[in-house]
Order: sequence, then C-alpha cells, then structure tokens
Amino acid sequence: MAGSAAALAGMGLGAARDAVAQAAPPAAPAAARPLPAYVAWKDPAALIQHSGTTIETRRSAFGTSPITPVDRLYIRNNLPAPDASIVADRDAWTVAIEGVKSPRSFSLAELKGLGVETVAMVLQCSGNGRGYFPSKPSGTPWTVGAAGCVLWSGVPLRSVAAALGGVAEGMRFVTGTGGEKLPEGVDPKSVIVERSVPLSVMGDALLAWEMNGAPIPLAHGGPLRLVVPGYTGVNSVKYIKRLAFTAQESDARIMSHGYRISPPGGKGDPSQPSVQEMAVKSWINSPSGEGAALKAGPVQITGVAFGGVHAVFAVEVSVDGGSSWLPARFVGPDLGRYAWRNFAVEARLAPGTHKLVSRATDSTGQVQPKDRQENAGGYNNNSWADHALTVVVA
Ligand SMILES: Nc1nc2c(c(=O)[nH]1)N[C@H]1C(S)=C(S)[C@@H](COP(=O)(O)O)O[C@H]1N2
Ligand SMILES: [Mo]
Repeated sequence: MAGSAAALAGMGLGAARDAVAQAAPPAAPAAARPLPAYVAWKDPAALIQHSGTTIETRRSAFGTSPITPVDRLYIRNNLPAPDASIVADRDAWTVAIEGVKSPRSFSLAELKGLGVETVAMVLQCSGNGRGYFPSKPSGTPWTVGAAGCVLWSGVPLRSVAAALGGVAEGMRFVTGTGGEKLPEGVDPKSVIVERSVPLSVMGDALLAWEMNGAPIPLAHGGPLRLVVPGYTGVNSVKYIKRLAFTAQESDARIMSHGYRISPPGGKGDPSQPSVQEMAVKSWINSPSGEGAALKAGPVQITGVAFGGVHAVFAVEVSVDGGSSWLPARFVGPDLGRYAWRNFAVEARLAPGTHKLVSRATDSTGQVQPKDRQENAGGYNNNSWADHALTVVVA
C-alpha cells in the first residue's frame, strides 16, 4: 500500500485502486456530450456527465475558494426535473406545512416574510466516492465530484413552525416531499422523492430560495428547497411542495429501502441505518493527476476538507501514500461548521511517481479513516486511501 513505483507497477490491490483513482477522463470538452437542456447553462469542461441526471464536478475544477460556482456544481436527479414553468413566477410557488398546531400552505412570497438566514453547507451525494468501491455497487460511480459547498438563504424551519403555533405533539421527524410530476402507471410511493430526517435538524435547516446569491436554479431545486446542513444531499429535497412534521418516517421507497447502509451483498430495509449525517472527509484537488506530468520543484498541494455535522479542525497531507504526514494550513475564510475549508501544503516533489493523500480531523477528534466501510449501496465513502491521487513528476 506504500505508494512506491514498484507497488504501482504491480497488479496488486494498490494498483487497482490507483487505476480507479485515475478513472476521471482527462478534460476533453470538444468530445464531451452536450449537456441536457435543463443544465445547458453549466460549464461542460468542468463536469463529467455520467448520464443526463447524474453529472459530477471534475476534481481539477474545484478551485481554492470555498464556494462552488453553480455552473460547476454536480447534479443528481432521481426523477426528471420538473418543467421550467415552475420558476416562471417563483413567489407563487406554494408549500403545504403539516404537523404543526395550525397547518396551512404558504406561498414563497409569504415565507419570505417569516424569517431569513444564510448557511454555507457542503452538499454531497450519499454515493460520492462510490466509484472507489472494488465491489462496484450499482449506482453512479462518482469519484470526488458529487459534492460542492454552497451558500443557501431562506427561512429557518423553526420560524415556519413558530408562525403556525409550533410543532404538533408527538412529532419526531421532518418529512419533505419533492414537487416532481410522477410517472404514470406506477405506485407513487415507489418513485416519489420524500425523505424524513430527525426533528433535531430544526436548529439549522432552512426552506431556501436563494443559492450563492441568486434565486435557486430549477436544476438545483428552485423555486424552494429544503436544506439540511450536515446531512447527505438526498435529504435536501428540491422543489419542495410539502413540509410535514411527522410521527413516523416516510414510507416512500426512497426512505424505507433506498439509501440504507446494508451489508455487502444485502438489500436495503427499514431496520438498517438511513444515510443521513455526513462524516469527516477530505481530498486533494491539485495537482489533479489529470493532464501532463508535473515539473520537479515547489508545488502547492490543495484540496477541501469538511467535518459533516461538526466543524473540520485540521488536515494532514502525505506525499508517500500515508507513510508520513505533513500538517496542512487552511486557506481562505471559515464559513462555519457545515462548510468545507480549502487547505494547502507546500511540497517539493522529486522526479518520479508520488501518491498524494489527505486526512482530516473534526472538532470532536474524529479522524478520517483509512478504509471505507463496506456496504451494498456504496454510500458514505470517506476513506482517505480511496481518495489518493497518483502524480508523475518529470
Ligand atoms: N425533489 C428532489 N430532491 C432531491 C433529489 C431528487 O431527485 N428530487 N435528489 C437528491 C439527491 S440524491 C441529491 S445528491 C441532491 C442533489 O442536489 P443537486 O442536484 O442540486 O446537486 O438532491 C437531492 N434532492
Ligand atoms: Mo444523492
């Protein structure tokens, strides 16, 4: 596992892993498939298009400032995005609020009067890093780019609940329902995007209408999106049409059987843990290992690190596959516990092959693990070894 040239040349596990780490195709925008119409405004050179509904950011496209530009941010849709007509008159969008003392619907215009807050938050698909599972779980083989750090503005859930007399007795979950038109001829529960998270998210969750300073694009859930800081992306329901405080978790398939941590070879069921809180994670973005070999000399090794529900506290970098570690420094502003931080280490890399890895620690002392936790769906991969980058210095 030491990132030596010999290990790379061999056919062992380390070599296989490196092959996966290099799986992102080199930038070739001219040859890239055109983006689908609903995301045609995105930057194709910054993206890897797995399908029309699964598009990830290239490792080399993250930059060194914390906020991910919307035209580079990943896309994940379980159902086709709704028609653009839903953002023609944003303020007219309505959301039903249930499970409060006085249930009612609010228009977006009315919600804007109830409160406003802004949070910087890592939005990361539960399956980010699935591409590094040797078991090749079904689902998109995301590498690092099903994630971004985004600023959201909207009304806190607690303000919405307070405006309606508070959460009703006995409610334990926040259940959000997406506003997609469902395909006909199938059981709605088998396809609807409806997720439940514990009531404890009330402190920081928002009903958001703004993203990085502009109205949320349709593709990212406009006109109105539930955002749950610290939780994986699936819990932040786009084009939300119903927000319910509920006694039970939703029985929609995406909640009951989807996004569960199942043993390898197993199937999801409601007894297993749901994919919810994110854990401490980091990866290196530059040098990216894509494109031409590096020249020997000083290099700034940069990447991103986040703690999930806790703030990230420290990052270390290794240029020898994890045998020895150097402390990284944080670069740029701290946007709060749910955001990621950019980090940098200056290193001199001699000619040859180097295996670069990073390892983050959160504010509670949790250290990013070396190994992934095997599971059937390929969820929650925060292994530092899996996210290694192999670079060649001329
Ligand atoms: N209504 C709705 N919300 C949704 C989804 C969806 O398909 N429909 N996909 C979820 C998943 S799995 C992820 S990872 C994120 C992706 O958000 P993005 O497309 O804005 O990057 O949205 C989540 N919220
Ligand atoms: Mo996701």
